[in-house]
Amino acid sequence: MTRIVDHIESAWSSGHQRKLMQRATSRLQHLSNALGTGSKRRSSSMSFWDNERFKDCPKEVKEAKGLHLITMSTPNGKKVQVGLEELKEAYGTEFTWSHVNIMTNRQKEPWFLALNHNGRIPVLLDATKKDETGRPFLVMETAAILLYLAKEHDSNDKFGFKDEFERNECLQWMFFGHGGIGPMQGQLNHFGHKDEKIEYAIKRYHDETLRLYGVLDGRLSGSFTGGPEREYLAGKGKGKYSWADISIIPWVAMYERSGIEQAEMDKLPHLQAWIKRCTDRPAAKRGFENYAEPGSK
Ligand SMILES: N[C@@H](CCC(=O)N[C@@H](CS)C(=O)NCC(=O)O)C(=O)O
Repeated sequence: MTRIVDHIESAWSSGHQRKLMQRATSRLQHLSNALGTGSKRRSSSMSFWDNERFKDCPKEVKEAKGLHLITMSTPNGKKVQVGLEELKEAYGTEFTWSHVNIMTNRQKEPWFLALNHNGRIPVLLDATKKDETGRPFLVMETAAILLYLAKEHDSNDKFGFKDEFERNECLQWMFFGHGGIGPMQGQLNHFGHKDEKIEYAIKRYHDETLRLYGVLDGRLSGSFTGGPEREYLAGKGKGKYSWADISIIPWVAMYERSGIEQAEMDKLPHLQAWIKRCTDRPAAKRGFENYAEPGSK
């Protein structure tokens, strides 16, 4: 017996035998993973989706293989629609999307709340980054979604900046949009479209939205700094079309539907020129127009 053990030990200690055994073990592991019997494969099975709360979750969401956007073509939905379309044009980035009609409150159903606990569109899934339960990486909040896309898919900073100060400037305007324009204009839309007209609320949100538009116009005009006129919100000189513009344009472009008068916009010529510049881009046009509810006109 002792001789057999000695023999095995001496075989194992020979480098050649060890390599052979290691190779065999790794082949076995590979085979067992491919057959779905290995520990790694078993833990990454679809257990995340295999839950009662996902019974009404659209199939295309559960079966997404890469980036998948759940959206509706509202200003917040459009921000990410435009961002994805720009990436597709610049890099060929692939993604799929599905529609959730917020008028029917689908965003408050259990399956949706499991994906975005806040119950609002849009939400982005990245199925290339699944955890061991099969749960895709989930991103809520449009500014965070755009920043995720910037980090993961804008490798050449086509819409971002390498320079730290320009990058920070881009963040400043993104936050200005996320914390200012979106919430204020969102409330203006809410009160402006209600049957019951509350004049105080409408005036408050109208005036604040217009004030924020004035800040954008001032930024673009260069008037605050005595600097040159700018084409875009962030970046040196005239600026560069960036995530900052992408995150604000869908709100400002819908000024008319929010009840901002043309006469008021006429006092903001730099902002009007910027709206045209941003919305003339083919990717922006697709992001604005191509995401209607399937089957609707
Ligand atoms: N801060 C959020 C806002 C998202 C948001 O308000 N989405 C609206 C549509 S524009 C929504 O889902 N509303 C439906 C609801 O509130 O139930 C973001 O930037 O993602």
